[in-house]
Formats: sequence, structure tokens, C-alpha cells
Amino acid sequence: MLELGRLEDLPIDYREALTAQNLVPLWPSLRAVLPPGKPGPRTRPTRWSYEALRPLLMQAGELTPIEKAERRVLVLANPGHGLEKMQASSSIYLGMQLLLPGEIAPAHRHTPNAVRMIVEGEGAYTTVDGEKCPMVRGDLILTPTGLWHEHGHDGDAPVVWLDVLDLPLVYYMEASYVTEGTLQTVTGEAAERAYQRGGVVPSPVFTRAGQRYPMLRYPWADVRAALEALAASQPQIEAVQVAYVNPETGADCQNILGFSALMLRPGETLQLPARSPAMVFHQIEGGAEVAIEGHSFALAEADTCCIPGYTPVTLKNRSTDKPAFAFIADESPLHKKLGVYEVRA
Ligand code: GTQ
Repeated sequence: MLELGRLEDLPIDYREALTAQNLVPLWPSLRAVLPPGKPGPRTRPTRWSYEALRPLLMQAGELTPIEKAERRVLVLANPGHGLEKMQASSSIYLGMQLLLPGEIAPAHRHTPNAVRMIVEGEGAYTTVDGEKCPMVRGDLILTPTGLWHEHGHDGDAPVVWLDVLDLPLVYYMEASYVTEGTLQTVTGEAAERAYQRGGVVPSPVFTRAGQRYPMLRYPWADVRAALEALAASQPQIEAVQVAYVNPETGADCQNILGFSALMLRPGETLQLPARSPAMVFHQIEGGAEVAIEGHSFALAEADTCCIPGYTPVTLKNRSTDKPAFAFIADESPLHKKLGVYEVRA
């Protein structure tokens, strides 16, 4: 590869003349923006322990009333990007949110897409676009771009969930903003019961729903049952994994980030090829090991980790007699839509 000229090789008065005209020479920075063979990610493999963060989140509950927080969240920030950037990867934001009994996190809507993966507690709900979605451990609730949402809590113990947003990307696009609203009128319960059986969808008088987001809540009981059924009926399948999709179209359930659930069978080790998107693993049940070259994370229940793209990953169930279940978020819809998606053998 050619040795390129450095900035210091240029006369200082020439550099100053460039700067005065808002001009920059490409060649000293060319290898930084187009590194050979593979990107140089800022995203560092990082793990967040639930056991370690939980007391700090509960302390936030004592220190900051919901009225002073709007959303009481500790952001899972990747040190490779700088903590203040609040990024897990280039395009993924992760936060652990706490809602205490009786609290309401008021209605708003924003351009970034969000999902919630419920980690702990009972009795809370999110109202999304008029649909009241109960929060039960392991459930996935979507709040796609532009839809009103507020969180409420009728139970008697703290509720915690993991927020996954495409905020870093939408912010980078200078397209991130919020609109505040008033408490929504609940117009119905979550529609997931209408989509409970794969292969059939509601078709009243031969008409399909046609909404962009027909299903907003994916109950863990159903997703877990789907994984168990897949494992039992197709024992040869390489990975017991299901994708969260729009049941009307079969496409990814949101536009930018992709979501799936994975069951690691007792004692199973699964090799994932290097793929361009960065990935997040969140342990729903059981324990797993997530390993890439030079790093290995043990994930206990409710732990979360982030892995940069272009990296092969080995997943291992730490138990030989119980299955382990993980929630995965990645940037694959974004990479596929933009034409930069890659899988390397
Ligand atoms: O619950 O609506 O973690 O707007 C960050 C921004 C959660 C939310 C976050 C948000 C929310």
C-alpha cells in the first residue's frame, strides 16, 4: 500500500491558507476514513452487569423524582465512543429505565425508534398510540418513530426495563427531536393476541390491517414458546433463533435496528460468522458466555453486552442441563437497506 503524505509534510502557510478557505487535504486522513480491509471501530466490546448497575439505578430513584427526570434512565455507554456520547455502538443506544409504583413518565413522541425489553418487576405498562401494553419480564414493546408513548405503573415494586434506540444514528443525521404531549386516551389493549398464531393474520372482510406497526407488544411467553417449539420440532437446526417481525409483512419490526431472541440449548456452543453490523446481547434467562477474539464476557441473567461489527462471535450456554435465552439487537436492517451488509466466512 502506498505511503501517503502527512499533514506535517505541507508548509505551514499552505495549511493556513487551506484552513482560511475551509479546505482540508484528503491524503493525510485517507487511511483513517478508508482503512484497508476492515473498519476500525470505535465500538469496544463492553459488558454491563445488572447486579452492579441495579443499586445505582435504585439510588437514582431516591435522588431524582420522575418529574425532574421525565425518563429515569442510566445509559449503558461504550467507553470507545466516550461516555458522554451515550452510544453502545455507532447506531445503538442502550438505557436501563426505572419506574417506581404510581409514577408516570409523561407522553411524548420522537423521531428515533425505541423498543423496551422488560427486565424486572410487574404492574407497569406503556401506552403506545392508544394501545395499553402491559410490561412483563422478557416482553418486547415497540415505540416506533413518531408514535406517542408514556409509561405508567400500577404495581407495588420497582419496574426496570432496557431501552434500545437508534438515537445515535438519528442524532448524527440531525433528525432527532421530541414532541411533548398529554396523557393518552387508551383506545384498546395491545393487539398481539390477534397475531398469536404464525401463518394466519386478521383479515376482517378480506381486508388486511395495513398499519406500519400492527403489533407493538411481543410477550415473552409466546416468544419463549416459539423457541421451545422450534428446538423440539427441528433438532437439526443450526441456531434456535426467532426474529421479531411485522406479522403483516414478515419484514423487520422496525426500520433501523433488528431484534431477535435466541435459545442456546443445554451445553450448546454456537459460532456466529463475522457480520458487518454491531450487536447487543441481553440475557433473559440462564447464563451464557459471549466470546470474540481477545475478549470473553460471562453474562448472567439481565446482563447486557455490546460487540462491534465485522467480528466472529462464539456463544456458549454456561449450563449443560438448562437452556439459556438471550435477546439480540443489531444494526442489520440499517446495513441491509444501505447496501453495506456483509457476512464473512
Ligand atoms: O422511554 O421514551 O432511554 O424517550 C431515552 C429516550 C427512553 C422513553 C430512553 C426516551 C425514552
